[in-house]
Amino acid sequence: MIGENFSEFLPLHTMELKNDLFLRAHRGEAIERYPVWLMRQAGRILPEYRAVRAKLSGFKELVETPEFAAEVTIQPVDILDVDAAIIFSDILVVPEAMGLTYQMIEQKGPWFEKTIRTREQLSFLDQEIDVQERLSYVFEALKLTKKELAGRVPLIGFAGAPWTILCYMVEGRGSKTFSESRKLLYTDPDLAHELLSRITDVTIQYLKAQLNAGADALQLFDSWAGILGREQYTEFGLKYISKIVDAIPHVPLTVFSKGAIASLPDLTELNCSTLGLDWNMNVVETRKMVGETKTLQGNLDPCVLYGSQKLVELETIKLLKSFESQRHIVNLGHGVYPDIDPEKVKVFIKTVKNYEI
Ligand code: 1CP
Repeated sequence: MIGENFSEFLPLHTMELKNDLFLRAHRGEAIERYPVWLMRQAGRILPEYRAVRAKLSGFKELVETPEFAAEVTIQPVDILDVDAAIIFSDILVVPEAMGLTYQMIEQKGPWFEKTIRTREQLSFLDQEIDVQERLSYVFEALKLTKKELAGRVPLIGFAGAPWTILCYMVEGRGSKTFSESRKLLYTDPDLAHELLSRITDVTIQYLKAQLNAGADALQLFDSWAGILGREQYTEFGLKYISKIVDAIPHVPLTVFSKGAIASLPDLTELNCSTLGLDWNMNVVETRKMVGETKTLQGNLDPCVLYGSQKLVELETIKLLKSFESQRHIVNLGHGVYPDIDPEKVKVFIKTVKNYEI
């Protein structure tokens, strides 16, 4: 009797999970099958997502309204039967909280009015910001999602890694080359380090606050890691990722450094539970590097999902067979593309769930 009422007063994140496979895989504990989820699972592949989105003024209203963000976060759990939910938000909320507001332009992507390319432009950034207050909508969305999930699956919080966030703050938009950002590393490396340090400080506070709001695990997205060579990535990427993971020890945390193949040996040294692999990274070779010290997440080529159902099944089984350890979380090698048929995604998920390990 006490139990029933008492549970209401427990902090949200101590609520028992009915399916904790994803967290066990992070920790390297025994699992009865591999857990599976998809990067960008909450989004445009689902008609149900597009229906919610159509009611609103735009992407930002969805991100900033906790009730809607929670609804689309839970959709893939209901519809696709994934083993984890990822909070619906964007990595760009961090530069915005620091003082650079962005617009999400339909069919085009993000656009920032102000960019940081000179020391003087650092004055565009607010210092000593109250992360709890500026990003309160994310924390509210996490609390609400956690409550509505009622322990069905773990909830993932996330942030962009400092290098990728710098790219958007310098460039002001997406880019094929991010040459303004790479230029800065040669013309004013001190400014780059100053900016990376400020992003790192805010990101540490942001991730800790996401844990307090109910996130069970975290992921750092370094989407543009691959445009730097090994030495530059050590200096401008990994140095700051290390600071973040060292500040948040003992939490299931995935570092996904897309394209950073040359840096894989360095990534294995990070103090995090899990490495995300893109589809060009070799699972067997990476396993040799990490041994049993880390969980690997990934890495089916997202384009496999354009193939027939049979092909999706065969390629997924091929990936599963390449695993020489239980320390795996199955995912794509990058986010699911918006024009993928959800039925193919279901085949991928079912194949993983039916596979005996
Ligand atoms: O209205 C829409 O549907 C716009 C598309 C969209 C979506 C669904 C954007 C714009 N962001 C999101 C949500 C989002 N973004 C999530 C939700 C949770 C989930 O995974 O289901 C996540 C984790 C992100 C992270 C994100 N945003 C990354 C890192 C991951 C990656 O894909 O490499 C990046 C680089 C962004 C920036 C961003 N946001 C949106 C766009 C179009 C872009 C890329 C811009 C560019 O090309 O540079």
